[in-house]
Amino acid sequence: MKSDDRDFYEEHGYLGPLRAVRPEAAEEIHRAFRRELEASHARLSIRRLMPGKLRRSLELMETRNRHLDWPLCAQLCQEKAIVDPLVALLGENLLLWRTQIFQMGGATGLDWHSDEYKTLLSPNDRHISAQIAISAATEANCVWVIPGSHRLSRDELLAHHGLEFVIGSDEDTAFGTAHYRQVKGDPEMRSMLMEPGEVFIFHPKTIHRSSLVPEDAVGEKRIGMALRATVPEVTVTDTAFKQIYFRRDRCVVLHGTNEPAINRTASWGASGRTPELQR
Ligand SMILES: O=C(O)CCC(=O)C(=O)O
Repeated sequence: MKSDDRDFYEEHGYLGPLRAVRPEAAEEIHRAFRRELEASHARLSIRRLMPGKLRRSLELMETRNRHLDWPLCAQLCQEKAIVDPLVALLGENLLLWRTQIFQMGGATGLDWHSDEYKTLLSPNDRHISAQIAISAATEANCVWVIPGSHRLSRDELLAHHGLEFVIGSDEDTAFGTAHYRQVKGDPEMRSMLMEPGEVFIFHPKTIHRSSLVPEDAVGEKRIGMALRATVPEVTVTDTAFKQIYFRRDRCVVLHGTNEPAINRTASWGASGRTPELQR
C-alpha cells in the first residue's frame, strides 16, 4: 500500500472505492448473488410459519457468513485486492470473523452508527470492515460516511455534525455498536458510490449510514457484502456466532496464521475456484 493511502485512511477513516474484481467478473458475481438471494427467498418463504427465533436464525444463515458454505463467497473474500489493503492496515495475520450480505435501498437501511462491536470483540480496537459492491451503489442507495468521524469525541460529533449519541446503544444493541441521531444541521458526509466489484474499507469508529430515501424513490435494492476482519490476538466472543443455530460458525484465517490461537477457526466454504472468478 502506498503511504498516501495509509495517511488517507488514518486521516479520513476510510479508503476507496478500490477495484477488487474486474468488471466482467463482477457482473457474473452480481448475477450469482441475485440467483442465490432468489433461491434463499424461496427457501425462507416455506419457513414463514416457524417460531420467531428459529425463523430469524434461518434468515440470518442465508445472509451471514456465507463464506463458510458458499465457495463463490469464500473466494471473493480472499481476493488479493481486498485482502492486501487489510493486511497493510491491520497486520499480516488476519481472521475473518463475519461477512454480511446487505440488500439496501428505499426504506431498508441503517441510520448513523459506527461498527465498534464492543460486545463481540475483546479488545475491540483492532479490527476493520470492508464492503464490496455486488451491485452498483448509487446516490439513492449507497452508504454515506462522515470523513474523519473516527477521530472525534461524542461532544465533537454533536458540535461539528449535529449527531447525538444514543445513550446505551453500544451496550444494549445486539452488536455493541454505537448509534447516533441527527439532532441539528447536516453532517459533512460523503457518498460511497461504487461500481460492482469495487470495495471500500472503513475504520471501526467511522460513522456511516445507508441512504434512507422513500421506497418509491429507488428501483432495485443495492446488494453489498461486508467483511469484518480482526487479528488473532482479539477474542471473538461466542455471542458473535450464537444467533446461527444450524451451522457451526467460527472465524476463518484470512491471511497469515492464527497465532496466538485464541479463537477456534473453521474452513472456508468448499475449496476450488468457481467459474465466476477465473481469470
Ligand atoms: O450497506 C449498508 O447500507 C450499511 C452497511 C453497514 O452499516 C455496515 O457495514 O456496517
